[in-house]
Amino acid sequence: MKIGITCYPTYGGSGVVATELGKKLAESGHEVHFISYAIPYRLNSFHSRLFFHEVKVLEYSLFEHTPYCLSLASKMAEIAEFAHLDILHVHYAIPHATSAYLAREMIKGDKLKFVTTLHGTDITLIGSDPSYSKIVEFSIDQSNGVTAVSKYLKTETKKVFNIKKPIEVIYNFIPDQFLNVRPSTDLKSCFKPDGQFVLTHISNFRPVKRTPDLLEIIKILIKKDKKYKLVLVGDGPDRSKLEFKCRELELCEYIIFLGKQDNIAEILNASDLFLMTSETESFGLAALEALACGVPCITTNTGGLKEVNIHGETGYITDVGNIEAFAEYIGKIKADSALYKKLSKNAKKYALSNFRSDRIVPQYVAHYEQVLAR
Ligand code: GMT
Repeated sequence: MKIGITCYPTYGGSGVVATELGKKLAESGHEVHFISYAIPYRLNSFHSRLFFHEVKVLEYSLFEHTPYCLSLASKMAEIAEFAHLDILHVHYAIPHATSAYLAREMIKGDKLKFVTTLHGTDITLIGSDPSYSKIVEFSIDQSNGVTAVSKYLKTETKKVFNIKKPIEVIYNFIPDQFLNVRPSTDLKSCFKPDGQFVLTHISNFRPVKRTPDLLEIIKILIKKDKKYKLVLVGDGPDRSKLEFKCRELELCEYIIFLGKQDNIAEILNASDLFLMTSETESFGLAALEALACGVPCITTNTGGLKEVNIHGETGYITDVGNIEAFAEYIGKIKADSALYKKLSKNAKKYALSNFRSDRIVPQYVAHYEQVLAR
C-alpha cells in the first residue's frame, strides 16, 4: 500500500506512535509518505520506502495567525495525487482530520480515503473546547476510518461528541529500541552514586502531567529515607517552575533534570520505578515503554492508564493528586526486593505479551484494508 501519514513532529506520544508505525509499515513493504511542517523527531534513519514532505507555511503581514491547516490540506492533496496514495492516516484530530477532509474534497472522485487516530487531548482537553468542538466532531465523523488508543478514549469520544462512525481501539505499541536495551554503566553511576533508588518521569511537562506532584512525593519520601533520586526527562511549560521550586525547597540533590533526551530506553534501563502523576492520560506510552524495560510503574488511575498499568501486578495505581499514596507505594516496593523483582518481571511480561509491534501494527493494516474495501 502507499500510505500518507500526518502527525505532530515534536516531542510527544502521538508523533512517536505515528513515526514508529510509519517505520514498521515501510519495513514490511509499504511505501510511506510523512507530511508535516518538520521531520518527526523519531524519523532518524533512512529507508528506501520512507519519504518526508515538508509543509511550508507562508507568512503574510495580514495574517496574525498563519493558516497551517490550509497549507497542510494543499500538501496532502498534492502528495496524494503525485505519489498515488491509497490512504492517508492522520494522528491527532486537530487540525489534521480537518485538513485531510479538505484534501479529499479537493481531489474529487473517490480517490483518497483517510483514517483518523484519536490520541487524547484532541478529545479530552482541546477538542471539547467550544471553539473547536463542532469542527472536530464534523472532521472525525467525516473520516473513512477512526481509531482510538484505548477503550477509555473510545468511550470518552462517544460521550463528548455525537460520532456515528464506529471507533476501533488500537493500542500504542512498544517501539523496537525498548526491546533488548543495552544497560549503561555511566547512567547507573550518575543516577545512583550511593545506591539510590531511582524514580523516573518522562513527559512534555504540560499542566495535564501534574509534574509539581513529583516534588511533593520526593519531599515526603526523604523525610524517612534519603536514598532516592528523581530523574526528570523532557521539557515543556512547567519545567522552569519546577526547577525554581526544587531550589526553593532545597531538593536539588535529590533531583536531576535531564531535559529532552533521545536515549530514553537506556535511561529507563537505569531506573528502578517510573512515575506518572497525570490528571488525564488516554493511554500513557511512556509508562508502556517503562514496563517493556521491566520498570514497574506507579501511576494515577486516570483514563487509559488502567489498561496499561495493572494494579498490584505491574506496579500500582492511585487517585489523581494522592501524593501520600504514591510515596507509600514507592517506600513499600523499595523495602521489599522480592516484591520489586515480581513487579519488574510481570511488567516486562505484560508489556511484551500485549503491546508488541508485531501484534499492533497488523491491526492498523487490517483497518486500512477494511476502509479501502468499503
Ligand atoms: O493528547 C495529547 O496530550 C498529545 C499526545 C502527544 O502527542 O503526546 O499524547 C497522547 O497520545 C499518546 C500516544 O497515543 C498517549 O500515549 C498519551 O497518553 C496521550 N496523552 C494524554 O492523553 C495526555
